Amino acid sequence: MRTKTTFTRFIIEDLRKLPEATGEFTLLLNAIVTACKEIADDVNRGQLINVLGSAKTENIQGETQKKLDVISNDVILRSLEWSGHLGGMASEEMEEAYPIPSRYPKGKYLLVFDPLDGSSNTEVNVSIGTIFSILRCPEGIEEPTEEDFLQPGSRQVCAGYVLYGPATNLVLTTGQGVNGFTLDRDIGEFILTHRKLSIPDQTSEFAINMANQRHWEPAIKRYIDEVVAGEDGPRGRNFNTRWVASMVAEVHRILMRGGIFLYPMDSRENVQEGRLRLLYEANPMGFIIEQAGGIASTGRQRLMEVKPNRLHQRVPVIIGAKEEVERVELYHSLMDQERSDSTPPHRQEAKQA
Ligand code: AFP
Repeated sequence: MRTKTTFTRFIIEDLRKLPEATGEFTLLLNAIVTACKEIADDVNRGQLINVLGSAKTENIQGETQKKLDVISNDVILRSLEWSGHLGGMASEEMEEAYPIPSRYPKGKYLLVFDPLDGSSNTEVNVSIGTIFSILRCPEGIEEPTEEDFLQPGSRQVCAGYVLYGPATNLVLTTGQGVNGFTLDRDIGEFILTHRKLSIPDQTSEFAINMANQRHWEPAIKRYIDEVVAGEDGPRGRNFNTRWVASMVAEVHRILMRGGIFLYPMDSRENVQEGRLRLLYEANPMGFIIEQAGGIASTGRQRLMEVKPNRLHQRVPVIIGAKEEVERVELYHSLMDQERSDSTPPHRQEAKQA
């Protein structure tokens, strides 16, 4: 007899191994996954149910929201607020943290999410996704404030995403490797299809938005110039490029067949700290990439060690194949060294003060 491992079975059996597990976390994950199934259905039916196009509102980042951004955000809030597992939620689409309404019980976890990443792709039927990260609510905190969400990625209890593509995939880590599931629409369940995903150390595929080339720092310019030069350049072999403009799809490709993804900081006014959001995008994806054997970096630091200073903080993101990310880090340290060598000593002292 063929036995399919459903997501619910997988997570119950996985957490049974932990003596301290109470079952609360399993119920929380199930509620998140149910919300994502609802979003998957809306994304899938798109134009047929009139959910595509602009909502004509702006989020805190000043980006025009799509109808599906607003709907997905609402689905997650409604599906989770009553559950009793959360102390609060924070979303890329909301300016402030969302408190659990007083009529519902509170729980010991915090949920941080990007309800629909890559939503600029909704009208063109290209893959998009929901990204989520679960943190512990600090001990003794009943009404978490923004401060309580500002935990480095290394403190995540769980991170995952759901990719709404030709198939709907759920990818998840609780710190013991990365597993992938595919939605079986006939029975409405996610089925375990990708056990213990791992990223090869080497790759010949890179993803970066080349249109921003003129704004990059020298370290990124050097790395990209070298891979673009292919077998005629210092790398001595050809590389290929992909850019979907949907981080979930890029990370999924890296988990399936390897690669490196870069969204570095650059000199544009709103990208000087990076473009992607630390809490909603970089940390959860960083956790998944590391758990699959890759590296997640800012170029200068391990991504998951960045101490957030505000909810909507942005950060440079360089993630994927170990050998390539290490090379980008090396180019950053050489560039920084060169800069400090060429800084006159009196300015170096001022910098250190
Ligand atoms: P949206 O959710 O606003 O479409 O942004 C997607 C995203 O945060 C990430 O998923 C992409 O990798 C990146 O932005 C695309 O950025 P560019 O628009 O600069 O290509």
